[in-house]
Amino acid sequence: MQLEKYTIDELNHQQAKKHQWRFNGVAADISNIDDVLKKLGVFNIAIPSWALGTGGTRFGRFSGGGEPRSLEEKIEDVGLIHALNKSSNAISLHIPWDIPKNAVAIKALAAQHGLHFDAVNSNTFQDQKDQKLSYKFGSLHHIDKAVRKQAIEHNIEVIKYGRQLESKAISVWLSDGSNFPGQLNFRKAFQNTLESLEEIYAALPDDWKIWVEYKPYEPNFYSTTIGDWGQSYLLANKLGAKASTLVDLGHHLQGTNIEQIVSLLLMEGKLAGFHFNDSKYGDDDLTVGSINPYQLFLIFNELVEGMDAKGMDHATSIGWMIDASHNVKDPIEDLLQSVQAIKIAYAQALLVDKTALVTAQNNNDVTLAQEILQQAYRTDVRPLVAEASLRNGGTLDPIGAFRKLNIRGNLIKERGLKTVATGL
Ligand code: LRH
Ligand code: MN
Ligand code: MN
Repeated sequence: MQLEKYTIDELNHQQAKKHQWRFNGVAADISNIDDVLKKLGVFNIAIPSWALGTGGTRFGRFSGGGEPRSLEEKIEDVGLIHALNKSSNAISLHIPWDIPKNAVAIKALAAQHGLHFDAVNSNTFQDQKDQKLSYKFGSLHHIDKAVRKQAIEHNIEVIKYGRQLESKAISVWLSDGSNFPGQLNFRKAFQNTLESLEEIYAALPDDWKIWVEYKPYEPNFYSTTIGDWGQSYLLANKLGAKASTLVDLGHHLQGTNIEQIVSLLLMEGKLAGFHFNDSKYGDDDLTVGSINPYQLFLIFNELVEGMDAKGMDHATSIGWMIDASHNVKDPIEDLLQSVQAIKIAYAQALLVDKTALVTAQNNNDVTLAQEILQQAYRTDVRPLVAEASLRNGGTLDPIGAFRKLNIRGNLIKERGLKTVATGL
């Protein structure tokens, strides 16, 4: 299904008065309102192809109806999300979960929805049907060169698919690690990983990047070969200028100061981008901003400050992506919520009074520094996000619109009640 511009305008029209009143209230206090709206208007977050179906855990999966049954239908879903919020103009593919068999047609379909392809993700954490060698004991770090070679070739094939779609980056996450002390020689595992990544790096087109994602545990519970940002950064540094570190918000031990990691990676020119999600315990892959929105704001505060210091364009300098999953929610609603949460945190960060903050920091005025951050964080910026969406031709209230237009109901009619999308 495709949304008509008329339908969106009609819905916005019904809410116009209330919105205008709210918007005027916040905007009056913001001196750089035009700049904020402009930045919000060009800010997009890519949607992962694996998040459009209902997620599951190892204990079960409860599929919703009308899930996309093919890559084409996933693109259609991202197209719907983008039509509603005008902030999701890209899709990130996971291969082989979503192989673009006819890349020309897939690219054309995406373009029809105003979408392009963000980073492609390789998968050497599962064995596929007909796969020769197993990844049970790892892939790029494996003690057996033949397994490493197979995994390297897979990554090179993923780059090939990405080239056909005009992606510009490959994102590599390895589950490689060990479950018990003694299982692995850490140095050898790291060295093997580096050598394997070097071969993949050598296959990168000139204008491509490789993003190295880290994660402390799961599925391995004793060690992970790329377990933290230090290990990823080490690899990225050794590989070269096209390699950098990808931060998945769920891939940290509890209490980790993620904003500080982000700040230093950015300073070093090694921040690849994000997999946004939220978590309470581990890699929970919950809706962005659902558990710790203040942390999200603090991350964006570092991003805005750090990018401005380096003259980087906020919207295009790094990769902005969601990596979430939903066991009990409608996936499209969940993704809409995630994008809104990201835009809210970004808008709040744009409101921080930087000059005053620097003065407070230079005076060691701790109280004032905290006040300045919280002043921005406690501003209700939702009307700003809504206004930016409106100006781009999106809806004032994406989830409200999704429900009012009965989009899921229509998808169920089209696709059926019992559908299972590929993915997590
Ligand atoms: C690993 C991960 C990684 C994978 C995705 C499916 O936990 O975050 O990014 O590619 O989940
Ligand atoms: Mn991830
Ligand atoms: Mn993860």
